[in-house]
Amino acid sequence: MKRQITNLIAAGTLALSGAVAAQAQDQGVLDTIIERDSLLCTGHNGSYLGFAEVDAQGAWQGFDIEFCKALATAILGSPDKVQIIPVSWAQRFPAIQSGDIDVIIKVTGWTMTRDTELGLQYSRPYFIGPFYVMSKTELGATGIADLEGGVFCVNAGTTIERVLTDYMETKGIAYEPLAFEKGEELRAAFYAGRCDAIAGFGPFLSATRINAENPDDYEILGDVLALEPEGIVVRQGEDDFLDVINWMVSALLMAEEAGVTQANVDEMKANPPSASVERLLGVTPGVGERLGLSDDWAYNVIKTVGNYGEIYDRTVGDGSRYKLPRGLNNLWNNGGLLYPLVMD
Ligand SMILES: N[C@@H](CCC(=O)N[C@@H](CS)C(=O)NCC(=O)O)C(=O)O
Repeated sequence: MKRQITNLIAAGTLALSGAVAAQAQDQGVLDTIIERDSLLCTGHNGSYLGFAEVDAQGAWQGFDIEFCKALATAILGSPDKVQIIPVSWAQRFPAIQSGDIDVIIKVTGWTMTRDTELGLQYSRPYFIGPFYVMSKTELGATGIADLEGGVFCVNAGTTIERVLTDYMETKGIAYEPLAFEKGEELRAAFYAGRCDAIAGFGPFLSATRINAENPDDYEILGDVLALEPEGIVVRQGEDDFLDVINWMVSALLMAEEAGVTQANVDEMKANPPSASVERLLGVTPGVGERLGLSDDWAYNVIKTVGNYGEIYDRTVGDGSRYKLPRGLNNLWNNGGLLYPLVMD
């Protein structure tokens, strides 16, 4: 509807009040993406293992990159229509505010400050990120308190700095923080023995451990510093775009719940087992129109990247070298916290 208004303004057929015109102007990102025929999505300033990393052929791979491809496919019909823009953790916010990128898909914690003070809007969480501490095995620590007085390396420009400060203050544990801008620098400092421990995002710690010369030299302690819901971020007011993102995340989860996979999606489309799968795969006419998309948008996404579980397994789970357990990022009926919205 809002895009129709924009079109009418362009045709000069409707005199709009200033307020409506301003609203129409704010709604432009979906149109911009369609006109440009390309989605500008976040990468990383280096390799963020499992989530956004550059492979030997120079191509971006990872969990977040797959979500960028899924979004480009939902809107533009092809995963090739995404441009990955490398940004650091800290740069992701100015980059979206200035319009250098259309969307942040970079395991971005949903915090009140970011949500209310940066002119941004979050999707429903698409990943649940726990923060842990990894220490040198030789220190023999069984919990974080055993590392009292130690040097804790952290990544600058991320939520971990606040998470660690909060945890240590609450527990009354003294420590010395040492912050690094890039993950590579942080890892190198840790391997070189400059820190007693790293505090960080669980998947990052697992990847750092696996990449060490001798992984047994390091251990991830059981204490959870904090649990963080990670969302996809757009500029404030981009409601139509956010609708597409929320329903895309939901479609990936719904497909997994209903057993729709990259391999069987054609068969499922030909013989849908339920009315909800008919709607998911666009067999029911008109379902895509509500989002301003083609009816087969979710079919295209699943055909291209698979369902949520398939993306997870391929990039960070059992099918990858990181072997991260599904844990909380499993579906609700498999012991996790994820669930689809209702596509009625
Ligand atoms: N959820 C965090 C981002 C995730 C995160 O904190 N990752 C950092 C902290 S451990 C990391 O893995 N850095 C390593 C790297 O950049 O390669 C946020 O929104 O700020």
